[in-house]
Amino acid sequence: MRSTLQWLGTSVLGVALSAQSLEAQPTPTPGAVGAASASRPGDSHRLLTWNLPSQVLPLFETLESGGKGDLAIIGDSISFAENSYNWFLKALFEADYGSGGEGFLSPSGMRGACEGDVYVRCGVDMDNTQGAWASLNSGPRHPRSYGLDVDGNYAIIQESSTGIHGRYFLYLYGDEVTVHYIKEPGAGTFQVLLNKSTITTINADIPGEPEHASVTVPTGAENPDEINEITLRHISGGSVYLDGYQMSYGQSGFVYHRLARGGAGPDDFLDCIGQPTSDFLGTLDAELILVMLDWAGLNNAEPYVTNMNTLLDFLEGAAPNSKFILVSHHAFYEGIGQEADWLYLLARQRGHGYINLFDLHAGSGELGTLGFLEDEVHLTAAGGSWFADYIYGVLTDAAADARTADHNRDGVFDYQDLLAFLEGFVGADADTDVNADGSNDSADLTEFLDAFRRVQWASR
Ligand SMILES: [Ca+2]
Ligand SMILES: [Ca+2]
Ligand SMILES: [Ca+2]
Repeated sequence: MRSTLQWLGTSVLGVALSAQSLEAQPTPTPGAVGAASASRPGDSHRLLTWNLPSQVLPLFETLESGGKGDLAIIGDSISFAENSYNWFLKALFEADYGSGGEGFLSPSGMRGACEGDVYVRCGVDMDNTQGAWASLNSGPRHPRSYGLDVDGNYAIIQESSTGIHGRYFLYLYGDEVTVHYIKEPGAGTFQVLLNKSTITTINADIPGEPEHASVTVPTGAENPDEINEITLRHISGGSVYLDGYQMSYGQSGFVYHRLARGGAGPDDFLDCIGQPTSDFLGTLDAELILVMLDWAGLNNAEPYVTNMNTLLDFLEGAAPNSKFILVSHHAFYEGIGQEADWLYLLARQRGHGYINLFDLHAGSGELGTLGFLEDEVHLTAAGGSWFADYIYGVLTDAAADARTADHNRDGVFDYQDLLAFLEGFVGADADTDVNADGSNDSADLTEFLDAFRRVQWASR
């Protein structure tokens, strides 16, 4: 495990280290909560979820109808680390809906640890020559990343001081690989090769402002487990900025895009705001985006809320077709309980969904007793798996209610659904057999009305 303590702000960790003495509380069962109050003494005002049905509906509608459903996660080290909840979450989606490919990864997230830890899929890897360089996944943002890509993780190919033209060798799954890069003044020319054969030559030098650009390479992969080598080779001119790589397979299934960077709260992600980032998010076109960013060293509400508002303004503009869920962190230190409050209010103000992970446990003491913490902050495999089960539970519960309640399939839950259901029910329409037992009876009516009531309550 790389040194993870540096990934979050030191002032956060200072408090985390003193938060060990909290008394353990019973652990809620994953998936067993709806818009329920937290069980935690003293914070019982806080909801555990809010407004999930409307936010998860497009993703699950796409997946249930056999399309390709995209989930993106904008997060910090807890979303970046080995054993993060998100790798387990990806596996849960894929078990139910199949994989549509490995999705987007930034260069610094490409080197998977394949010995026991749950991380990037084994086989995904990259290698470089002199003249090729990749940013770290945490720490101070490199100046070149400002405004150019969403997570500040990137790579450069250029001519080295000794005259060597940099090359990246990427080992990727998918029948299509999309390389996201930046066109900008002074950038160089590079070649894209598939298994050593040149596919195309690209001049990234343009006048004016930097632009997001991408090149998609059909790999010919005949199954989702086939690895192909993509080489990005600098040819001439200035350096070329490589944002990340997107792996796609087939026409259906779940696709997970990780847009995460260690040590990064919303203040850091504000440095990503720019037209190239906006255009990149537009091309991802994810049905659902989870945002899970903590204080990261800014230990009071004012800058956090201001920064989150600015960041959400940007993200909503860049991804107008996406739904959003704001997720609080697990209770690794007491102070981020306020984060859970503010994310709830932001979700209400903006009509986004909300998942409160903070109030599921009594604090770092309980998380430690359960074996969920690898250090003061990050998750073990047991912790990552538990939180993934929990998140998948609340997402799928909300989706089941949403798909039942939105009877007329227009994306909203209103009296038109009641009318449509009752009309169909009287006519014994097959789509009113909610419990799929082959008959159309009062049990179906009860199930429909219960789901309809729950989706209404979920956003009260
Ligand atoms: Ca990137
Ligand atoms: Ca409807
Ligand atoms: Ca039935």
